[in-house]
Amino acid sequence: MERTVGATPPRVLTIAGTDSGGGAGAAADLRAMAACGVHCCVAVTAVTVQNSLGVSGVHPVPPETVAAQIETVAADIGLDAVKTGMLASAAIIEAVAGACDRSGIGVGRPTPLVVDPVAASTYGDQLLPDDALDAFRALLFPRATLITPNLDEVRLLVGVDVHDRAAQYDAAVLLHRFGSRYVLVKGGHLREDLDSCVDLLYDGRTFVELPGPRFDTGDTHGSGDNMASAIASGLARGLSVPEAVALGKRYVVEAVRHSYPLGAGHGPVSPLWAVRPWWEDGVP
Ligand code: PXL
Repeated sequence: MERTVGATPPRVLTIAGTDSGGGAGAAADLRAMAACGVHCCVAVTAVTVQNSLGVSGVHPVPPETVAAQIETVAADIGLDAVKTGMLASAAIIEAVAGACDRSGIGVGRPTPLVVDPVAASTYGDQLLPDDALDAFRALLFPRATLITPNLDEVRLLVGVDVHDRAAQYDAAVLLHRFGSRYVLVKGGHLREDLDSCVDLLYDGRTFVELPGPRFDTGDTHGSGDNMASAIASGLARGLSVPEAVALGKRYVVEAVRHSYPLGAGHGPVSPLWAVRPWWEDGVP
């Protein structure tokens, strides 16, 4: 049988934990990146035991195994962008920073790096020990093209409780001082905005507000992972950071619009909202 060799899509690596419930972490990143047209490589940092009700176990992968996954993929497959999610410990963050340096990943290097500083699940389960926050600030933020904290992570990282837009601006300035090229302060947890969700992008000089709708749903598990994955996919195809962030916003708005209930707790957003249901065409 003849076949056509497919065109190689842009290559993105996610450095992330697993979610046995399939809504967040590596499972979200894989689907989001596939839906955004890129090939997704996976370096697993931790295995979590969880369902829609919460996280009941976290089992980190040895730091040297995390670094080896990154370096072995970069050396052979090559990478057009990298995204980090749950990193689980200070030692893993240190290993990721070292592997990035040895693989041409990060600001001033060929491959852009998106750092989603995952510290807790949307519902409060801790995914990072407190002593790892320093490692994030000192080792990963200076290497990041973009960091994408939500307001819970902002509070942990710079001690600012953001209750209004002015504080969101202040937090962006404080976070930018840690050395990332861009900061995206996501506004999903800002209750001041009743019908909207405004994210704020800052590059050290210019602020850009990204407004979007707010949906009345508790099924938002994995929303941050999906957004950062879409942004990394945009960067991998050569978009600028503001363009990739606008793409990520559009993508996550639709993912939340199409979220679904699952289990007795919080359901996931839908990374595959754009996939046509080809299986309904019938069996030939
Ligand atoms: O959504 C943040 C996140 C990232 N990675 C893993 C998670 C979660 C949230 O629960 O479980 C593995």
